[in-house]
Amino acid sequence: MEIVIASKNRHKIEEISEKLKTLGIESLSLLDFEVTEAPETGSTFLENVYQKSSFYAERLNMPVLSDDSGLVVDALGGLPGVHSSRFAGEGATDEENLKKLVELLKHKGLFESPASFVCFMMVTFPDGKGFWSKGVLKGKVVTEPKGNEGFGYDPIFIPEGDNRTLAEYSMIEKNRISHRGKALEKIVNLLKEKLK
Ligand code: ITT
Repeated sequence: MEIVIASKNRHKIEEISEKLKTLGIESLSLLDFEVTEAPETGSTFLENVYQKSSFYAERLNMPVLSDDSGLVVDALGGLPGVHSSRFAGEGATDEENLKKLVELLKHKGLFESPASFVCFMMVTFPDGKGFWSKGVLKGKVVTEPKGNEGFGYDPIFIPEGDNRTLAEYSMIEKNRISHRGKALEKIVNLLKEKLK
């Protein structure tokens, strides 16, 4: 079986394809095809992964794995959520997005808020059928960034039960507990069932 990973992010492709290999599944990615980009206009993570994987599965006539993730901050009513990568505007950098979040918290007179990183993954087959998984990492966001590892909002996110930010974790340590790692573990188990 071959699966197309609906991403052009090499780090993401490598992490997912390594895991699929353990099931004997070979993976391709959007880097291997010339295909128009799927719309990503959903108001939820689930809508977005469904949009992406069904779009590519139909066009490429192959099973497709898509993912979508972001940071959900309680004090901001769930923002930035599906807008995480463009919170400070289209094409915004990680630093600009993080700065906007910190400013919004400070504006509310807050130094921290409960928050979660959320990741949804979906596998869709060319007949339109499929399944999805969800991974969550609970913690809090703070207004004082710390650490140099990771990316995105990692410097202001502190996982539950710790006092270090995710940007102070090594990549291996982060992958073990991350929202993406958990969603991947679950989708791989669903694929294993399907292959039985
Ligand atoms: P695609 O091209 O594959 O869609 P992306 O950069 O949009 O890649 P995601 O959908 O996985 O990546 O994540 C959306 C945003 O959520 C991302 O740009 C970060 O701002 C934030 N984010 C997601 N996972 C994160 C993590 O582990 N650490 C820090 N920030 C994260």
